[in-house]
Amino acid sequence: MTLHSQNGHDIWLQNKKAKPVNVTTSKQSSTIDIAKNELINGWQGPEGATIALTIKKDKSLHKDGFKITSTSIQANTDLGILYGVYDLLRRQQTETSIKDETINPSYDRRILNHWDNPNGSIERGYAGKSLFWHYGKDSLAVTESDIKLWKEYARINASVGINGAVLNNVNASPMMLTQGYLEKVKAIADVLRPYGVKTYISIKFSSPSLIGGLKTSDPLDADVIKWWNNKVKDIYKLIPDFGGFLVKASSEGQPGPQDYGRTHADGANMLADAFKPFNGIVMWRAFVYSANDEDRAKQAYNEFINLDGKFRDNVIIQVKNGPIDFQPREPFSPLFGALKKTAIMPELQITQEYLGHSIHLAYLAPMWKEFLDSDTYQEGKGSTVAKTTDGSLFDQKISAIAGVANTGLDNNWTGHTFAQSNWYAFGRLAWNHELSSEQIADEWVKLTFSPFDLSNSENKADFSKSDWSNNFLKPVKQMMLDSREAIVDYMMPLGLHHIFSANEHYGPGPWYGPARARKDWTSLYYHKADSLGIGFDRTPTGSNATIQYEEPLRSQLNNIETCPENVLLWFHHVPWDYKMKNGKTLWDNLAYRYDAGVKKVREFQKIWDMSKPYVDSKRFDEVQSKLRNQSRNAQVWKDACLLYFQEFSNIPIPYDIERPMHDLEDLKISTMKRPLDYK
Ligand code: GCW
Repeated sequence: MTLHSQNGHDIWLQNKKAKPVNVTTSKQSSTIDIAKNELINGWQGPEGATIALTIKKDKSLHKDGFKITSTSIQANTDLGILYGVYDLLRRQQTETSIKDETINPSYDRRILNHWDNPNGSIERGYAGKSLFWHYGKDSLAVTESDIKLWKEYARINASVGINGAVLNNVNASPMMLTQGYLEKVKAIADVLRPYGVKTYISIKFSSPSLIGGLKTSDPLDADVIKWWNNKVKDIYKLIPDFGGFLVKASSEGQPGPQDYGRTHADGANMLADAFKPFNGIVMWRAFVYSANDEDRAKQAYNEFINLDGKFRDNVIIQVKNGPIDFQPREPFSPLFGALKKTAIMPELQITQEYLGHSIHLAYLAPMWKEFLDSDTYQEGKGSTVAKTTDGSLFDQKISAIAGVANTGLDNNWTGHTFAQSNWYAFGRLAWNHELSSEQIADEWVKLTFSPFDLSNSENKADFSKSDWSNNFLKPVKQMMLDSREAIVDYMMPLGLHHIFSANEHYGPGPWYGPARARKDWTSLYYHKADSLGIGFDRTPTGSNATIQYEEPLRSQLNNIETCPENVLLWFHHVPWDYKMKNGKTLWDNLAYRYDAGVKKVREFQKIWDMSKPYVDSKRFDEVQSKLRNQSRNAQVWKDACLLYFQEFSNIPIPYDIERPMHDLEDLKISTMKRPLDYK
């Protein structure tokens, strides 16, 4: 069999030859039509089977949940039917058993956040320009090819249960609320609707003064309130099922209620009231910190904790998984264990801002699972982040989860073929946060790469299914599962964080700390290396950020002996010669971790090279070349960090590991702005 060259555009929805199937429906709608066609075009079950799609009220079903058997899908809503169909087809293609099951979503709103700008660029986007906004004078025109692409985008999302999209950057342009842009949002919403993807937009808090001609944007000012009420009303005239606003306010220079001496609650509630008549929501971000002397990791908690219970019930606070900023490893943000009377939603980052852009192979489900499974102890043992956010521990009107998208106009949508797995994994975990990373990887590899056509018993491939499973599926899956930890190892092991070169967030820059730069934007602020040791003391002898965590976690973190070693330097300033659990010193452990990370990537290269017979040449070459680049970059990270930190530790790099290949002075120049080997 020739493995057709693939540009990756079909993602995990590869076209397989379908067998004949009969589909009966209890209702007709555009969504049900899509469901029916998906079955007809993708059926891999017994030839000539009859499948019943039935809408029927059932109390055991929540929102768009569904009941599934091998010949029927039942749901309360049309979308429930569509999700059931995708589930059935996935099980067929991955050869997973189909027993009678009732399946409900973990989160009601499963939303992508696009950081897309009106000029078509994407903040932290590594897969080409925006799918929604084009640069140029016709930027608001809607073409046939736009509609085709948006439809494909909507289908991809629906296939994994994603049901919302915020169409523009949280660093929002006020233009988004002008008529032309809102009409374009309507055009997009019309295409996404049948697939159940609701549209939302990010807004700039000072829009009333910027585009409304008002003197102020004070959320308690009567004219401002009226302006927002009218704006929201106008939006619903265009888009009757509009989702709501996402707001980055009083954060990183963005305007917000604090500019007028008001609180986050004043700002969020004013908008929430405007949405009340339309069932819209406000997702208010807690990504706030300023250049004061307080540890940045503590600031969001400090700003929000006193507002608990002060928000309207159609406001949800959107909190990044960690207290700093999407680092390769962070402990969970303490807000997840603290707010009791306010709905709170996790914000994950699918785009690899801090995990090697679209060059490094990073499968992120293990990172997200680690976060969702973290115990906050908020209501005693077992109060995992998943439970404090999905509505099971607290009664909350809205439950939601967001992922910052990694999509763009690149043919394969995400830049790196394996980055598709993160879009997939975000959707799957948002739907069911109990799935394992392993299962999600298994599904994704089968759906994305399996060359076998199940509808055709004749095996036309040059290899058998068991060859494929043993020599491709198994090792590739393992590579995915190991990939995030490898990155942690060669970038920031043992709890190190934020030591990137400035701005790009790609290459190493542990030395970054110009005298005039804001302290909390330098690497020195985070690693605090000196002749005694390294790490940020966040215990009571330091910033005491640990006070924001519940017991017994707080005490566990405070004690250097019980603090998990993978976040040791997040919480402690540790002497270079401190003996770790394996009996070796901190310095040696640091060196071995950097080295292990580099070695891991070298192993990934072997795994991938051996998978050549099983992958079409286009995708094979792309990943091979990126892995080579990743290997070189991993080496740069290791050399940069070890040589730099050695200036403080003054201890040799253990002699049983490979020596550095670069000189520190060269690295300081070349990785400062542009990443080395960036392609
Ligand atoms: O991680 C930082 C990014 C910014 C981003 C900001 C945020 C959209 O470097 O690019 O801005 O977080 O999440 O608001």
